[in-house]
Amino acid sequence: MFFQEPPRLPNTYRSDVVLREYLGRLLPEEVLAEVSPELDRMGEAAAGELARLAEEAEADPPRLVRYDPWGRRVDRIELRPAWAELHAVQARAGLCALPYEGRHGRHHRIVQHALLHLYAPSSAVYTCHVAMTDAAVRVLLDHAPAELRERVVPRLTSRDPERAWTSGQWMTEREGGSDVGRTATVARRDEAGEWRLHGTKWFTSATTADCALALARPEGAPEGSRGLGLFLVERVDPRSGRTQLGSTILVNRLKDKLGTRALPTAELTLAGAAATPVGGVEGGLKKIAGMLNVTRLHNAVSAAAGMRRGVELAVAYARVRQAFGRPLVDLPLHRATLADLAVAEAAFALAARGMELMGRLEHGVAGEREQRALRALVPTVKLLTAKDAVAHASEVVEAFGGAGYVEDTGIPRLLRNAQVLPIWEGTTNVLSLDLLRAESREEAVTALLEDLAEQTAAARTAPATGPPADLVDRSRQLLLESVRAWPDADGDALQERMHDDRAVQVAQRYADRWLRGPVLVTPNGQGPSSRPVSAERAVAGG
Ligand code: MFK
Repeated sequence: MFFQEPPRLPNTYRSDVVLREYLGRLLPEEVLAEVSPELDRMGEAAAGELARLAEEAEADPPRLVRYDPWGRRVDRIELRPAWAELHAVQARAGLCALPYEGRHGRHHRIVQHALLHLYAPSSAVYTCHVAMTDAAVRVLLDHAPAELRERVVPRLTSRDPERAWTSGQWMTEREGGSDVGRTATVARRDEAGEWRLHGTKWFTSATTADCALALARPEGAPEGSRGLGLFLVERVDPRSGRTQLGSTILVNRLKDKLGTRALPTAELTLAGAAATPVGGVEGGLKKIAGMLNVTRLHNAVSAAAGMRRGVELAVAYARVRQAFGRPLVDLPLHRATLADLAVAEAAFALAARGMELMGRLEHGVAGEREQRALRALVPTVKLLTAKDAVAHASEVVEAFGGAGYVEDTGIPRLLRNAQVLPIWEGTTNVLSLDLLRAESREEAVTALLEDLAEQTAAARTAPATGPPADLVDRSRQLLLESVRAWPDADGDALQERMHDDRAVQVAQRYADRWLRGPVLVTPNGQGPSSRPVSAERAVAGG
């Protein structure tokens, strides 16, 4: 009787040539030597223990217990032990701590990215906690008064799982997720002069977090986004020492989501929740924008990591699945499909450049142009990788045939969990508009294209990479022409143009083909090669 062998994941660090080549290029030898054992351990865990924990957490989603047996309102969200273990793994690895410990100098984000890249696809989206916690630290360090910073930041950056706090982000309301200026939650002082929040938050992810950054409008402040303040809400009120859940923070219900099912996402009523202003009660939106820039990069890291996992699984399956007398990997059309999936490498490269620039900025070594380039790179990398991740996951599902459509193989989860990526932290259209604003206010897109020119200059002179670099350069020129035409159009016409812009689409296709270069599956199916794709193939394909 025939039974199909399941695909087996190898140590995901050892098998990821792209990651290892990248780290070899960007990290000084001593840093790489220091972090390699940790990466190796994470790669081993991601293929085994972590993947098992993630499966367990996904199979048994969170439950809301609203009352205790005696009728008291408690609003407790119950989670599986696997979720706590996923927390412990990320805390010990320092996924939120690394950027702030000063251990690897300006390379801290590169090391963090590498660990996240391995952790994310086996985390059941615990990465949502990680993203928001990292981003909250960034905002508190940039804006909070010393008392708040010194009390909360050490908890958020602790490597001790028992001590380590996580943070959420409470922004979206019934009135809108994108149009944050419509926020209806009000901040009001109580008799003791302390701030309290009153309103409803419609999507709060990682609701079990120890604290959250929340937008609210101080009473009497103007309408629109400029009247908003940013507040830190702690689950345990630091003044009374009592939990706010079930009294001043009510959990109305858990969201029944398409994916990210292990992750508690809830609707909340804030009924006078005690809150601390983060650096005054003005300019809240501008402060939370700093948070969005970090979480959007995390989103891209997770998108690229999920795509890499998809490639790995599809290739592993193609090696053990026989059809028409051969393993799938030896069937030319299927192999070409697998090679298409190597667009995961382009996603990784984009996310990596974002993390690298963020690290340089935080370390105070990013030049003025790099800072503007990063402002445009964040929405660009978020929107491109998120959109690609969904199409990519769909192709992976198909590469498994019927098995890809069956829940207990775990493959459908890839697609369900990918679909949140283009929605969470700004949709593709919202990010496109953000790009327009970033260009008109600080010529950020122009700076990004200059950065790209510099990146490709060296490649253009080398025989192997010259022709594809020429293609990238040609598409960069097209983009530049397109961007130069932007200020001539009015708002609505510009939005339509953005959608139809052929130049942008052509540029994307060329860059995409070039970046697909290293083909992951060699003809004999033995492993990865670093063969750059030929210019002829790129042109023919485009
Ligand atoms: C894994 C989880 C799964 C759970 C399921 C989740 C389901 C999804 C739930 C959701 O609802 S997700 C939706 C989350 N929402 C967003 O991501 C917000 C999208 N909207 C935006 O990004 C808007 O661009 C933004 C609210 C940030 C600003 O829009 P506005 O109100 O028109 O303000 P404006 O004038 O553009 O910006 C205000 C200030 O912030 C300006 O500075 P100035 O006051 O000095 O002029 C901007 O320059 C600055 N700013 C805005 N974006 C910035 C920024 N600064 C730096 N970086 C940025 N990205």
